Amino acid sequence: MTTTELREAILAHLKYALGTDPDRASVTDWRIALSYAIRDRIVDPWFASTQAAEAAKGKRVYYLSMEFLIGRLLEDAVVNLGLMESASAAMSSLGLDLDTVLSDEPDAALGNGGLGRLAACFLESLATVGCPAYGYGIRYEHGLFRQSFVDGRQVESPEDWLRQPHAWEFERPGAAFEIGFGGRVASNAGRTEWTPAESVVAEAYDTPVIGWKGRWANTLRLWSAKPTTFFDLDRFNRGDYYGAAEPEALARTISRVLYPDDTTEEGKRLRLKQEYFFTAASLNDILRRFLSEHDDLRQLPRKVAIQLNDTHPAIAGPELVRLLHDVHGMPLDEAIVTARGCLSYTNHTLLPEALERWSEGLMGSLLPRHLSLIERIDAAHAAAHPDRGITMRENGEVKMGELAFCMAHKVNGVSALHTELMKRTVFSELHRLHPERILNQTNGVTPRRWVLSANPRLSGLLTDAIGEEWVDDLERLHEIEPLAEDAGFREDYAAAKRANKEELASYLRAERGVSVDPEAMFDVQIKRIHEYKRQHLNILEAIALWQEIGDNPNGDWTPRVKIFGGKAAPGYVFAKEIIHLINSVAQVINSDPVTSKFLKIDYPANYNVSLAERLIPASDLSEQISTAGKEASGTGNMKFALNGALTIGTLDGANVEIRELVGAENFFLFGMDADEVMARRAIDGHAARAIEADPRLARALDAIRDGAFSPGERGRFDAIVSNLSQADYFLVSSDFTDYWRAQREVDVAYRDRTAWMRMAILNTARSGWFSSDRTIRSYMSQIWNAQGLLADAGT
Ligand code: 26Q
Repeated sequence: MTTTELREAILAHLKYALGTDPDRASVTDWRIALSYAIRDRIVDPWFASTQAAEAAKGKRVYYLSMEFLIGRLLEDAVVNLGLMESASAAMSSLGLDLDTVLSDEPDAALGNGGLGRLAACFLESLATVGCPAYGYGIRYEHGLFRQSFVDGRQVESPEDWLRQPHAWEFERPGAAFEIGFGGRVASNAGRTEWTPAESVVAEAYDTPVIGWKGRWANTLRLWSAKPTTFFDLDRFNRGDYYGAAEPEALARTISRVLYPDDTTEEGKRLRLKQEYFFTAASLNDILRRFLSEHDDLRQLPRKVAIQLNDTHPAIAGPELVRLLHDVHGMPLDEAIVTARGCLSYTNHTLLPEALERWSEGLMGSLLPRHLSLIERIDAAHAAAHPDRGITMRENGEVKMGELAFCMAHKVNGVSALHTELMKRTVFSELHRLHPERILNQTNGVTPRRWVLSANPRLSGLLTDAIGEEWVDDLERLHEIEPLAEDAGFREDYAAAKRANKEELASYLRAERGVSVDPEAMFDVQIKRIHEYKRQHLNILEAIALWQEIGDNPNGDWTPRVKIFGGKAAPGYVFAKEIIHLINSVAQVINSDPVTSKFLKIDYPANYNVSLAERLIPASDLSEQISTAGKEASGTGNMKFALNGALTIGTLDGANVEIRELVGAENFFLFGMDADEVMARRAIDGHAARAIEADPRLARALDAIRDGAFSPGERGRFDAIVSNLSQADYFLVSSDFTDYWRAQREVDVAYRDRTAWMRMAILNTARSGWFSSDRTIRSYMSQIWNAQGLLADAGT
């Protein structure tokens, strides 16, 4: 598409779709007009892919996820269609800067963090490799809350991404299913029938997902809850206007808001309704599509692969059995086997508090038929394995991990270490019974978003050096390995990093009034705030460093800017204390005239995908410091390594594999490994011992305790101090000394800029394996038995 064609298309949409003219158009109007013009280019490849998939009559993959953390869509589409240059030229011919227009788009934040972002990377890779697939989820009216800081404390407000016209979705009133809750189960002539007491309508909204070079496109289908009747006319006519609107409001509540919480006990009933709502709608849709092409439901596993993104859609097991058995009359045992042939389950956490359990009381009242089917499935499994010591129900609760495991033909972890720990801990018994079921699929990230579009400077350099093929064949980055020894390439690589840092520095100055020196090391920790991720270990090190610089202000310190980003679940009190501590420490340290040329701390509020795209390319050091054994994989760690940030990290999650690939000499390792963590916890008074052995740690904790960061309010952070001195379950105190040591090694290494750049280049060169294209191909061959159809789309 030429610049002129694109320009004409934009102007036409501005006029005919938005009803405005160039003199009156706002940035948002231009952005939406551009989005429509780009969307027009997606529709043909999208149709071609759908038709190719129908013609092939092969297997389709269905990715069921409560979360899709997509971020902005326009830039992704422009990049994948190869229209970056035309779009930029078209916009400037209209007097606009493309970047300004692109950044006007609100993030689609329909996810909390890693699990949701993984789903978004997978969608993009599924399209890039040409695998016929659908993403299924919920069209939340409000995505993840907006975070702001008031006096250093997190304050949440609702997010409103749908307020502006949404150019990417197509409403499908014709694709709708009624979803029931509650009611009675009755047996009739040998057939069991569930009559729900209430129901809502799930209506589909489709967003096309376009792969690299526009060769293939899939669909993300999100369900929105609508009432079965719009309002109660009788009540309206009686003048009861609120009452009349009630059925609609109640129904819509189901897709109103994304759960921001991986910890609290709140809103259980609504959460279970959301899970069943989108799972049932998706399975109905999948069966409808299957039956439009085939007639024998026993063939289902040959045509349908359903991936459960954690246990959130695990009710898919009993629901599919219900559809096959109750509705379509397949014998129960066969229905269970058939369902299992379609289903597979990804586990993303071993933390006991994050493993879903539903009380049988709640499940029985909302989903009575499913509860009875779970009992049948459990009984069948127990009968097949009489020696097994466990069941999927315990203390009046259904354990969704066990249910998902038993109803899946494959169960995967998300990094090598995590998968080993799954076998050894939560699923040890089930693994013994089904030794073939668990397998590893190490996570990945899409290089289109996380390198090509987030880091155009580095991308240009890579393409100049080795051609463009790396974009969808990321292991080709190995070809730049020899260039680590090339002084000219190192300088170019350093210049790209430097320019990214300058851009971030001006952003921080403009948006936050913070001034940072681009010469300093940018040390970044961005992720959800959680005790196991140990942002408090990072801030403790900052405090100790600040004290040491203060003792010796004329020392030869390596200047650093520590940047934090991330949200805490609104109900997670301790995580919110950590946020408050970081902000309070930042305020004191940043205003210290003696130390501030060596150490600054910044914590921009409302971390999201778009901010990650700014921060990662500008980072020198990536903080991946979770307690070993707790971070299932991490995916931010991969984005940093690809963009040439060196990692300081523990042997946790995918850090282990990153270190193996980039080389131990290009990775700053510290801390206990998972086995040492378990042994350390058994030592009485481990925290007190660690503090006693390290005067720096003791002094940093004393400063917090004495109110150095809470003037006039001693004891403000006692919850944190006493946690770290006593129970310290996540072993912050015990790992501090080694973390400090590694950080000082980082300081020394950063001063040798040649050696540092060599290491950074090797990180980029050796991280190509972390492309989500590799992950998706591996799911296709090892779990889904699905074929790519790139050649068939003919686009
Ligand atoms: C559960 C029940 C009720 C309400 C909420 C939840 C809930 C919501 C979100 C539970 C867990 C999550 C999110 C988990 C998550 O993001 N896990 C991360 O997944 C990444 C992708 O595999 C990994 O890289 C991270 O290590 C893992 O923490």
